[in-house]
Amino acid sequence: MGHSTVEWVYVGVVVALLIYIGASAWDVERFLDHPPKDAKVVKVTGQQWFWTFEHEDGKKELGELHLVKGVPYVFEITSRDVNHSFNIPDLTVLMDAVPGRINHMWVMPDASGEYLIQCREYCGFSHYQMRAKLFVEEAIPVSGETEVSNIPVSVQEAKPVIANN
Ligand SMILES: [Cu+2]
Repeated sequence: MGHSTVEWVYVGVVVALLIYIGASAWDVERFLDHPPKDAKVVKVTGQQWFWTFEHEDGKKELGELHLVKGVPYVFEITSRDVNHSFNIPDLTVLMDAVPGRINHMWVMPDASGEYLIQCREYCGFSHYQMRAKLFVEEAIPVSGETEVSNIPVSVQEAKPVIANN
C-alpha cells in the first residue's frame, strides 16, 4: 500500500467513528426529549430554601418525594423566587429551576430506595440546607387488572404526605 492509500483508510476510519458517535449522541438526545406517553407529571417547585412537589392527583409533598419504581415521571420544574437547580445525583437528574419558566426532565426510577435531592445552584444563605428526600417505592403487587394508581386509599394515606388539595 502506498502512502496515500494508508491516509485514505485512516480518514475513512475517523469519519466513520465521528458518524457513529454523532448518531449515538443524537439517539440519546431524542430519547431524553421524548418521555413515554404514560408518564406521570410531578410539578417541582424550588424556593428559598426548600422543594415542594405536586402530583397529578393534587397530592402535595414538602421536602419529600415519593415515586414508584418502574413508573416514568415527567418533572415540571420551576422556582418561586431565585434560580435554583433541581438535582438528584443518583438518578442523573439536573435541571435549572427558574422563576417564570417551566423546565422539563423525565426519569423512570429502576431501583427502590432512598435518594438525595438537592439544590445545585447557589441560591442564598441556606442554600446548603436546600435538600429533600426521594423515596422510590416498590409497586404494590396487586392481582388482576388493578393498576398502581388504584392502590387502596388506606395505603395512600399511610404515606407521609404533608398537605392535600
Ligand atoms: Cu436553591
